[in-house]
Amino acid sequence: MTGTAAATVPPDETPDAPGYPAEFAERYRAAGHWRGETFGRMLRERARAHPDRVAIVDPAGEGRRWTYGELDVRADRMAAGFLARGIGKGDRVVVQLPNTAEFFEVVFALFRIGALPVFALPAHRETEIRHFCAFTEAAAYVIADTAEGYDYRELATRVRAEVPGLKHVFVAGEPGEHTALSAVPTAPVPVDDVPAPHDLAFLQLSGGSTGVPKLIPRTHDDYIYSLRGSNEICAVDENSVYLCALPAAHNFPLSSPGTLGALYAGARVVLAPRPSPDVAFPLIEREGVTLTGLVPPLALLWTEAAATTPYDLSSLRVLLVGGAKFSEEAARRVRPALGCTLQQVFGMAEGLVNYTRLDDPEETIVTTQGRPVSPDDEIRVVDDQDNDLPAGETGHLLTRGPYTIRGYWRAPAHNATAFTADGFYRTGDVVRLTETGHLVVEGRAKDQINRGGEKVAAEEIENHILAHPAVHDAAVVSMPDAYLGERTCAYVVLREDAGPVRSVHVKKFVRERGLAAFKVPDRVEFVTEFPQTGIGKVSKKELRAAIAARVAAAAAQETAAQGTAVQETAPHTAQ
Ligand code: AMP
Ligand code: DBH
Repeated sequence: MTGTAAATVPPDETPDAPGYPAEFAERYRAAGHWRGETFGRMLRERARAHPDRVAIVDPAGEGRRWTYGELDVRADRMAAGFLARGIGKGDRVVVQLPNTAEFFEVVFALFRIGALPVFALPAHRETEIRHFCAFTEAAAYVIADTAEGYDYRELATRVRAEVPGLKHVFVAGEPGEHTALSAVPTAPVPVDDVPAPHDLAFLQLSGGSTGVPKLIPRTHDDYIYSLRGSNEICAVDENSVYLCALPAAHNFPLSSPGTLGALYAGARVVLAPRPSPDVAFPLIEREGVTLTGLVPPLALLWTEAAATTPYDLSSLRVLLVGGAKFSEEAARRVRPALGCTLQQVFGMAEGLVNYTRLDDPEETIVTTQGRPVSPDDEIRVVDDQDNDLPAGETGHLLTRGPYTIRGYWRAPAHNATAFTADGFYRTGDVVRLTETGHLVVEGRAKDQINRGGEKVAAEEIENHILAHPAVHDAAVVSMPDAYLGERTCAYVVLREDAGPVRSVHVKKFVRERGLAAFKVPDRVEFVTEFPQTGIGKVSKKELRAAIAARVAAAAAQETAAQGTAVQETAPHTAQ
């Protein structure tokens, strides 16, 4: 690498995404955050240091245990195969794989040749995948044959028909009309144009608040720093065993500290095909899992299931919970139920990650969402006009730092509003800072519904509903839910000439548009007009309040009815 290359981040020749200004890049290097590492070299070094340690445990089928040495060789062979098929540096490859060992083989192969994985989730369907493939001009799309009863090969056939530029579909398992992933690897070849540490490593997905999901460009250096920082905070070392229970491609299980953090530390990654206690608990016992990460609804499920499980969970030292706000009440139950330390994590694929520390007082652990990973994470809490608020007041969270992006990929218009002029990312989260520097998430200003960690952009769903011929207008808002925290409610105004339309029709219509199931509205309310704000915009605040009141009233009614039922059926137990 030349001296000038280091000083010109972002390289002017990569206009796809605004990079870090040179002065910041220099500062992050000088501070020792960016150490010039890449994922390709990281795996090579670990494989040389301890080739026989187990890296990946994939219990599916007959069960596979890949050592670091084996993963390294497999990544090399797969990398050579990709190169032989014309996939190379800078090319995008949409990766949609379940929690299987192939995910790591493919992703490390792509890292090695500088091709960029685009991390789709197994829940994504035709509309999302078509967009990822078309928008990124992807060279290839990697899938499993089937998972959880869904045939991804059919999805790929449809996407290919619509995105002619997509040259390859590689299938882990039975390929059908596509190419078997197992046919790709060849003898390793030297890679002549290896990625530099400041090059992009992959494109992560944003939960978003706009019509289409935005892509998040992360570099090797910045992401590896977030792994190193996370490992230190979560006490991940070579003796750790990380259970990946959430979908592997999601930023939380990937990096907080996640599978990549574990691999960085030379630890062991255990893949759970599903996050339910009946699948995860036996794996915890068998593999001696020491830490894992869950979204709040699953954490609730686990704490309940732990009370009666026959499995020994005593190896578990840390449970990370994040992705959505974990209620204080639920947080208090973690340690007694699971016998481990709770670590709240408030993160975003755009960068900033906050953790409660393992040695924080229990009150801090259960009442806050943690503090930033890095001393160089800059945090601002501002009012609607971007004025800094006095310490302790609640406002919009803005952030800038050594692993937070400066802009989305190929989205200059959106970047102009999603970032301040001096490069702070507008998280859309409403927070308060405690005296100890911990953040408490108080709400959200972005137009998004957080369905137990699964993010739904209101505008995206509104656009789909608006495509229904009987629909005049649509507004999607959150409604409170005891299990997921929030669910989606679509308010719909029908056209005057519309025939009878029921809520099932709207749901079915959205589902058939080929969207991830978690984006289908949970509830549809028909109204004749929307309440308006002072300047005539749809008042989502009022819509949210209205549906919240209805949900609360229904819950109260149910409780009252249950009370009567208990009295009727069990008169002797009542007082
Ligand atoms: P994404 O942009 O899809 O990566 O999602 C990141 C967003 O998830 C954050 O901006 C928050 O809105 C939300 N989030 C993540 N972790 C937490 C948490 N622990 N508490 C509350 N919200 C969270
Ligand atoms: O929700 C998220 O995106 C998230 C949550 C926890 C995340 O990206 C992370 C930790 O890194």
